Amino acid sequence: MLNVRSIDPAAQDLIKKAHKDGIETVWDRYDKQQPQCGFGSLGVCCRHCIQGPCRIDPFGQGPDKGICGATADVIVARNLLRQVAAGAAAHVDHAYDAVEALELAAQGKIDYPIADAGKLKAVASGLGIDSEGKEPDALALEVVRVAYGDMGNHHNRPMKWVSAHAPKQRLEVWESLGIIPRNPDREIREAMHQTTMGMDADPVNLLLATAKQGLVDGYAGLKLATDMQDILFGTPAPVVTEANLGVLKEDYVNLIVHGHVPLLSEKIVQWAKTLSPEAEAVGAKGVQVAGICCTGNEVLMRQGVPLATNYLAQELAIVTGAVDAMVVDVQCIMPSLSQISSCYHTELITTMPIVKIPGATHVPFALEKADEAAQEIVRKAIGAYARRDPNKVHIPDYRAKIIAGFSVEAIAGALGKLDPVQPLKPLADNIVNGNIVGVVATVGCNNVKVTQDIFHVEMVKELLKNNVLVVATGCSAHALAKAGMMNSEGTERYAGNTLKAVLRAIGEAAGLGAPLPPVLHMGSCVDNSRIGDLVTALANYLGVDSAALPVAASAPEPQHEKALSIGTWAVAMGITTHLGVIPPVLGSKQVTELLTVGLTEVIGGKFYVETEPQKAALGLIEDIRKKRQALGLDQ
Ligand code: MSK
Repeated sequence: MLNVRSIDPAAQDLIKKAHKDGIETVWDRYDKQQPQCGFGSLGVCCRHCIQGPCRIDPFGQGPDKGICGATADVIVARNLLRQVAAGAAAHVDHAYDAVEALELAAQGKIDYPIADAGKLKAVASGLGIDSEGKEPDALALEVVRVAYGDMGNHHNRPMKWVSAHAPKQRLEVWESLGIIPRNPDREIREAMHQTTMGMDADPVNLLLATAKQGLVDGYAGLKLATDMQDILFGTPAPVVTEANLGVLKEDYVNLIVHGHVPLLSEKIVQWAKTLSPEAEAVGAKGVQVAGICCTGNEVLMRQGVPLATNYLAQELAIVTGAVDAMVVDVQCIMPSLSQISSCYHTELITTMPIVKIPGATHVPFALEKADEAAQEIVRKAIGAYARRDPNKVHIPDYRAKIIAGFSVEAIAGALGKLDPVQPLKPLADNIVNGNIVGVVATVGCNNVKVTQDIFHVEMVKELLKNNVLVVATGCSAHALAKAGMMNSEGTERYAGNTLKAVLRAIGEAAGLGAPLPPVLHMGSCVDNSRIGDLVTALANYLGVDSAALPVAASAPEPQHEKALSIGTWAVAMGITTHLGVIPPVLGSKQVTELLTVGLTEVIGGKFYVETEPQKAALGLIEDIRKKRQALGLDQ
């Protein structure tokens, strides 16, 4: 029973320890929730007004309408729109923080030097800003002005971040559907308005509004956040490190960064090095920083910080008894961390005004005082090290070597060794000739309903075997990293023959002396924008709509509203998007049909739900082959 919780041996080990230590984990709480509410699972429960809650009887023997007359179709569509709007809101809020940081940095008001003037110029040029003769700070302020212009746009013009970055053919499709966002805050507000009592009762109109929220997420959330963060902290380049809880070290102060935003964690990485002598003074060999979820991915991509683990095992990190401090920022943070920390010596530290957890220590983070906050946090970790109980320590000895840092720029850099003039040509040529059958992006979370990591790993094995190149972000990237799919050995072991030959050739040309990994780690959840950029660049290079490309996406174990909003954006890009966990929509036949079939006619993409990994892989390959056929490419 214990071992079906996860395929990750470190997690399996620690689940046993958790039981021995009397710790309740996410899996125990999931068991206590059984059976989960059928109405909620189908999406047919409405709590939008306080005449309710109303529930529709899915068996057709009870009520078929809510008190106001809303049908199952309306309730399901409204609920979905709210979920996707919430996911988009999380990313837009993240992006807004990053814009503010760039503004203050450019004004010299905070100690965050602009790390990547080249990226700044590239972003400026994409927005039509001339950078000739301008100092980075001045140019950054012009870029910031455009971002704020989008955030505060009160005209009916499309957001510039959308019109500047989306594939041309897509813009035409979205315009014809009337779904190009004007201003992210306005669109999110409108979605809340549209779904409140007595508003939109047309499921089709509600789903088009949902697609618009996908675009809000894709451009005002993901793309904007990545652009700002790359300018501030640098565009990722290949780094080599390790993944899994075995990266924690018994004789070091272990400090885990968890959440999504790199604004504080970048400082923590820096101060962990600087304050290492203080750790030595208390008997440790130094400070080991490791990452969970997407803050982990951010500092991995730019600083080579090792990955500790992904979403579902966050509690187990503390169960090692070796984590001296865990610092959290926003999103995907289980409140249970506080209770579990109290059973060990771990200092749980919250930092954001909108994420406080009773029992945790709150060290307020403000950009102006980031260095002070980072120092305080590192010192708290060093202080906690002295309180560590060696009898409670168990670090499972599992870690896999990983090569990460594959921004689009880094991929182009590696390919450019084969064709410096047209770096995308080697990739495009190998897709066209069928050596690479297609590209699948695996993204998103773990979900307690699925054995941890199994869907990511088993599905990707099948894809690689069939010569499909995989790019990954988020907790999917963590899962594939832990499973040894992000190193050169992974290529030899998992890639089909033609894919292997391509990865060997690129690896040799790039001077790795070994093949490129078969799964390219492209970053955090917001870095799904990098995948969007790659798709857009490929579409432009081949002169086709992104909907026509032999490319698909998958969230094998999605849990968060953000996974739904990212998936919706991918569908709006015309991409078939697989979900390995059924979202709460089955209560409406009409909505389910529109999401999985009907949308394709108008938008090109669709959701594809399959809960068995091999079948999902084969389904995606079939979809890719159909697209190849339509393009007249070799099969
Ligand atoms: S952290 S949103 S569990 S990917 Fe980005 Fe992982 Fe999903 Fe959170």
